[in-house]
Amino acid sequence: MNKIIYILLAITFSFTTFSQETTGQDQRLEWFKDAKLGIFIHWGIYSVNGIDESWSFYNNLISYEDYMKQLNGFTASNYDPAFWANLIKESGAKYAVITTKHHDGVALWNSKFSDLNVVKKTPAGRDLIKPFVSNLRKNNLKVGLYYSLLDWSNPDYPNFKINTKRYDIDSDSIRWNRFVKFNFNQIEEIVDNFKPDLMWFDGDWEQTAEKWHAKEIREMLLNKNKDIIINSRLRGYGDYATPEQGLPIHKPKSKYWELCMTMNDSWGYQGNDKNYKTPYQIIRIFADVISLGGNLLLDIGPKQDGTIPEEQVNILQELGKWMNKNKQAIFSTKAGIPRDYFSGPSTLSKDGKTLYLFINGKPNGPIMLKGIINKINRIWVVGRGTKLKHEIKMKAWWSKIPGLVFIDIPDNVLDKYMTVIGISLDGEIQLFDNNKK
Ligand code: JFZ
Repeated sequence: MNKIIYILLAITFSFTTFSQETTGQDQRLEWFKDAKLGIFIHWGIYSVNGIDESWSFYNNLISYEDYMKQLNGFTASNYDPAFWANLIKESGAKYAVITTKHHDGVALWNSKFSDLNVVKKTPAGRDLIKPFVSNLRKNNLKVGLYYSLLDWSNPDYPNFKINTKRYDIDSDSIRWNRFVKFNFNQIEEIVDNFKPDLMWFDGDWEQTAEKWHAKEIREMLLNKNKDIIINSRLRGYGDYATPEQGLPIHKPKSKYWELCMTMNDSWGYQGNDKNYKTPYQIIRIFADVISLGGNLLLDIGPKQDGTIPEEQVNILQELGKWMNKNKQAIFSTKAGIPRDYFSGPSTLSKDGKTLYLFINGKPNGPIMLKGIINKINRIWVVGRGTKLKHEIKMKAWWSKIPGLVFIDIPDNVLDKYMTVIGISLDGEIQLFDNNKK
């Protein structure tokens, strides 16, 4: 008898701890889930020559010495963090993530733990993170800090360049532990100085979770700020997933995810890279991302003087106009319906009673929706309010199979990029499944 009570208690206890942990994560990630769009910023000395961030010396496209000469050309002379933050706000994004230190080890803040920082080693001569963070806060935007766990410049870090190692970790644990301590110091330093809402780690692939002390990093961060969010690249100790092969085809299994993406083909500023996605293409990708329940972290790469290339400014502004017009269908929504029901991206209001359809291009006839069991109350063009008519075809009175819904979208209501329509239903959406009895 005692044994049974004990088992029951144990089960109840483990269940409560588990559900508390789950609620905790859901609460911490609530703003993230609703944010939908973030802006990623890769800014560093690589913008001087306009070459690959860190990878250019790692892959021997330039010598390490020549790579580091870029320190002398990094001025930040036209850096306007208020303009940056306003532009990010204007784009419709709810958060930003900035590189505080990339794999090259050059810190953008005044680090006590390494002189390899822009304050001591570049003409910029000042902390570049602090003013940006305070301008994000002024605009009510969440603050994300990118930090590379690996540091190819640090003399205690084992890897230097492709096929060139300084030493082997297992042969010199004292040296490695010195690096681990250094990493903890710098991470603590940026968390104490800038109080980020989100830590975006990178470069975790070079060592195991044990070697990085990933679990302890996570604990340290959560001890300092119980609400902090950690991205996936902490060897399994993060809060959300980063899809590896670009835009997912199917809805990812993880509840929280974020796709990071460049506007052209470079993370940092590379003047020769003109392969920009158009505003339409970016909006089209964004619609897919939110339709599948994720966030888009869209990257910009400012020049060495702090100006943002005009192509990038233009994309953010065009995106912003569209986001603002269609915000009803974007923020505080959840993933939409499977493509079997509508052949395009969609989202649902949180209560599931409103369906938003993102219309591809200019339809050459009424669009079709199928398998919706609910009755439709009304249909309108989001951001415009125009009511739209619909027709129901193929509805047999004796069958429970829902009819086909045809919605005509006149040319004069079409958006320059992507038209969104709202469909209010008589209750929470119910989808018909012909394979289910
Ligand atoms: C990393 C960096 O190496 C790169 O320079 C840039 O900062 C980018 C944002 O992050 O590159 C990666 C690492 C992992 C993946 C993609 C790019 N991944 O898992 O898909």
